[in-house]
Amino acid sequence: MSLDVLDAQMMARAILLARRGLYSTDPNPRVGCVLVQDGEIVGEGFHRRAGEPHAERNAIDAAGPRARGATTYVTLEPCCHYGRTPPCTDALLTAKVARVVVGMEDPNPLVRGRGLARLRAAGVEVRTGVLERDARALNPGFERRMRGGLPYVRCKLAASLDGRTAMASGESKWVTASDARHDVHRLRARSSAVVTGIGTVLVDDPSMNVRLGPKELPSLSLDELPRQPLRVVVDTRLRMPLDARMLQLPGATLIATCEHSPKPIARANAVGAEVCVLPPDPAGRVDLYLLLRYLAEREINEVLIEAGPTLAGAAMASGLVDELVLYLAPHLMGDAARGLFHLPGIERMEQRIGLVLDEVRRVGVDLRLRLRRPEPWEPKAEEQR
Ligand code: AOF
Ligand code: ZN
Repeated sequence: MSLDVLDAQMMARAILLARRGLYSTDPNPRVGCVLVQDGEIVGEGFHRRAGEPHAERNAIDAAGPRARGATTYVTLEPCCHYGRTPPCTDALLTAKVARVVVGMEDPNPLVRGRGLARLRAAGVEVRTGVLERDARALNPGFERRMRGGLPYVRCKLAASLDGRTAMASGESKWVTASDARHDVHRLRARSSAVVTGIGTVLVDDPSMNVRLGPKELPSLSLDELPRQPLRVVVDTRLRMPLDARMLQLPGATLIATCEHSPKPIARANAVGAEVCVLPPDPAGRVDLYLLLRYLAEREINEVLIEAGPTLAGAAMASGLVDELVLYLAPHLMGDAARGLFHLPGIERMEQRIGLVLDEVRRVGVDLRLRLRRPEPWEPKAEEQR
């Protein structure tokens, strides 16, 4: 077997291991590591939870003396700083591994290439960028936050085939079937925060929590699951009902508002909600960009927006949404029913919000589309033809 093929195979194994931390490493990245000696795996590990050992440490411990002279496959560049745990570069050098293959550079400014430089300086052979696309897909939020000071934002919506989310009366239970709704819980479970609008809270009184048990979350790190994402309510005028269901549930709720009078803030605090006062955007609503910056400062990596047409429309129009996850149910609700996005001002074709389709998949009886914003350099669809 050629070295390239072996490297790709072992990195694929490391990526699978990293995925076991999908629901638990937050705010740390998901990282997997495999140690290989003469084509044979002698130790493997993954990062389970912030504060606990990194993937490399776990793999070295599993390999014991067989780590000596081994090739290390790790999805993220080994760290070279003292965080909650000591540097992995030191652990690898002490274990005397011969070669290190990584999927991607660690975007953390404390590392960013220095881990690899340190290994090279110590005489270790280093190869980078193996299955880089897949390695990066493990941690879109961690990378975005470390490089851009913003979280990675997904917007999730469920609609009928004709793009309707609720009847004119507001009735919306259920648009999609149970498999798709389970899938949404997995999206929530991997997110650091779930964002909704006050309109949805007033109408639906949603729980916004993860209601999946260990069996439904394919992860090894189950003892504390589900970890509840931070619930965020965008509530410009602080209308949050003090008896809202989400306030009774385990996990924290944050209200993002432009209202700064002390009394309503104190009332919200008294029922356990945190309140974050932000300046309004030009339209007089909570400035979503500033909210996302604030969330990134709180080490929020992945944000899931689950909102009605007002907030979903504002988010899409702001250009701050990285990924749209759209579940479509195979039924028609008719044009009197409510649509997905409130997008005032779009009147001409050239004003459309264009998206790139990344994935189409059937989830139970429904359809799931994953779309993303076109990269800035990407020509418009018309120009490509
Ligand atoms: C690795 N392997 O498995 C992880 C890494 O506070 P600490 O000690 O947990 O360090 C967190 C930082 O270490 C994190 O921001 C990232 O740069 C790196 N995470 N590095 O080599 C791992 N989880
Ligand atoms: Zn480390």
